[in-house]
Amino acid sequence: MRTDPERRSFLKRSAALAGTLALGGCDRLSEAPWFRQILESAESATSRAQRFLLGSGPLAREYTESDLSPVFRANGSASIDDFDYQALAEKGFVDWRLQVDGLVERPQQLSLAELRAMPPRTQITRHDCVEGWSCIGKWTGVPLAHVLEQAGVQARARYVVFRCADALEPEAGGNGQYYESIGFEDAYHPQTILAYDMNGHPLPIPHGAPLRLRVERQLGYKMAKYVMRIELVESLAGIGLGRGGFWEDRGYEWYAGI
Ligand SMILES: Nc1nc2c(c(=O)[nH]1)N[C@H]1C(S)=C(S)[C@@H](COP(=O)(O)O)O[C@H]1N2
Ligand SMILES: [Mo]
Repeated sequence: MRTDPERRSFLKRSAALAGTLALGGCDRLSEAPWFRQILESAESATSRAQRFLLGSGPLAREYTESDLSPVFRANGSASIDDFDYQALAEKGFVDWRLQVDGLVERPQQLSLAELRAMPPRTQITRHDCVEGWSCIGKWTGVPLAHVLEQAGVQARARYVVFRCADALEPEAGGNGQYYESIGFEDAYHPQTILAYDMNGHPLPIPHGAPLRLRVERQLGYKMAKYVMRIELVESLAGIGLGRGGFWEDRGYEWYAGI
């Protein structure tokens, strides 16, 4: 595996990419340990990560500390009735585990401490809600790419599904559980992170504690809060009402590009 031509040309292209990023002022990415780790892992030669890292498209605009919104609005669920969730919250989420399963080689059960020990990324971005408001916030978390590589995505997987702890209007069809899904172009995008800090503090409950998704090139409803489980799937059929997300099941677009 280590010496096959595909891998050699991948490494060559990776080196070229790292060079290009450095020239373009994106040296933070090319120097980031998680990025190097993906480039260097033997497994990446056959994983889809390479394709997306080499062509994951433009970055969303990043802002500075002085641009931070004085108040970041909370939207959708801002607290959770679920008894199990409340029990986890009362103990500071020490017993919470992020489950990563479905079409992966190595299913994971990750604690917050384990996620915090992974190479972090911080970004200040603008959150745009479909309802017409925007807020700028600072997010720190682990790149989703890192978690996916650790789990080893199987070739059949086409979507990354995020299962949340909250349910809204359960009477409107399905079980009302909030969920979302993205494709691999966004899953491996460098700004797609699982955020555990907001504005330099642990993610508050109204904003999705202990972990929420940031997918910076899409609208707010894609950014699943209260993420409990990440499932890799081949098809979205059979999940919720089958359209890829809670709001998608109620008519919103699956790809909510800004
Ligand atoms: N689990 C869950 N995630 C969610 C929602 C929700 O109700 N539940 N609302 C979505 C919508 S519409 C928006 S705009 C953002 C709001 O994030 P905020 O509360 O941090 O502003 O979360 C998104 N993710
Ligand atoms: Mo939203």
